[in-house]
Amino acid sequence: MTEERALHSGTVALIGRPNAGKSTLVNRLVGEHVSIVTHKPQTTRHRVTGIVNHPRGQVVLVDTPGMHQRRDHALNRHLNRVAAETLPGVDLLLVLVDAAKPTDEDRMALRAAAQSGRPFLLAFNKIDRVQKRAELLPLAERWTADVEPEEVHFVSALRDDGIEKLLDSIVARLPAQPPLYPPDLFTNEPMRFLAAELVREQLLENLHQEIPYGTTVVVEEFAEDEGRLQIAARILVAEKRHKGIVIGKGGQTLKRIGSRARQAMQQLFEQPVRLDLNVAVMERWMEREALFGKLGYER
Ligand SMILES: Nc1nc2c(ncn2[C@@H]2O[C@H](COP(=O)(O)OP(=O)(O)OP(=O)(O)O)[C@@H](O)[C@H]2O)c(=O)[nH]1
Ligand SMILES: [Mg+2]
Repeated sequence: MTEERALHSGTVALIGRPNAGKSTLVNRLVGEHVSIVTHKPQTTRHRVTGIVNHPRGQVVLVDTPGMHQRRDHALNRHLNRVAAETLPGVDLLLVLVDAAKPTDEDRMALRAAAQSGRPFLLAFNKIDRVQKRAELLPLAERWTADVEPEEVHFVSALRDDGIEKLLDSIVARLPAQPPLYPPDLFTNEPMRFLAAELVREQLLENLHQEIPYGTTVVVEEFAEDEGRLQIAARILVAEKRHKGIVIGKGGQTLKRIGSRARQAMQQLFEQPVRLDLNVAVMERWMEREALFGKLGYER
């Protein structure tokens, strides 16, 4: 009974500019590839929940889209809104700043946390890329001159540096209450959503320039048959000329995307997967807010 009382559990939103490493950190803490990661900014487009079960409690992490200053189309405005709307509903915020290259957009995320009225931790990520470690403390001092985080951490999500200490500090700051989810869950996201995301991850990895930003993925079939998953997904492109590029010469690009996404699904779902992909055009869908709900963007 006393042990039960000592548990701390709650929700923690990760916010920060695009590419700061939020999803990498979520995956590192959860120990599963629950949120997609690419080298391109603006990878995450939805709130994604990852659950960390810790001896002293449970952390429900909410990954968010990177906060950015681009307001060029409805989808970009929507992404900022998704991040901002997450703040009031959580127990704690974790602001992630790219220590190797802090920018105005990092400041924007930090300000949003300070203005939210929620307690927040500040973590400088990517310290593996900072040559002069002695510059980290002065950097933290400059960044906290007019905001008051509960604590400042220096981590590398990629290299697993400082992560355990960060997690301990998060758990200690959550309300004393039993876990919110059963301890064997690492996410409460539907498998269909995770499958669509893993295809989108490969679109970002395998396509260049603006093309992947105009794509989205809709899962059309998700069935289990004798322990095997049968998944069919449609890739929507924003312009006619993009369709051929996604398919590639002799279907090579689409084949590569499908094969890598399928492997990632098999690893995450721990089941054999058959994946069928097709490509269709939905002109300028990112500018047409009325379509977002149908495309899964009102989560
Ligand atoms: N060197 C280094 N790279 C990192 C670290 N953490 C993340 N990255 C890399 O940074 C890039 C972006 O990582 P993401 O986790 O997708 O970043 P994000 O903040 O979720 O980005 P958005 O979803 O676009 O907002 C990827 O190439 C990661 O491998 C780190 O600690 N060190
Ligand atoms: Mg992300």
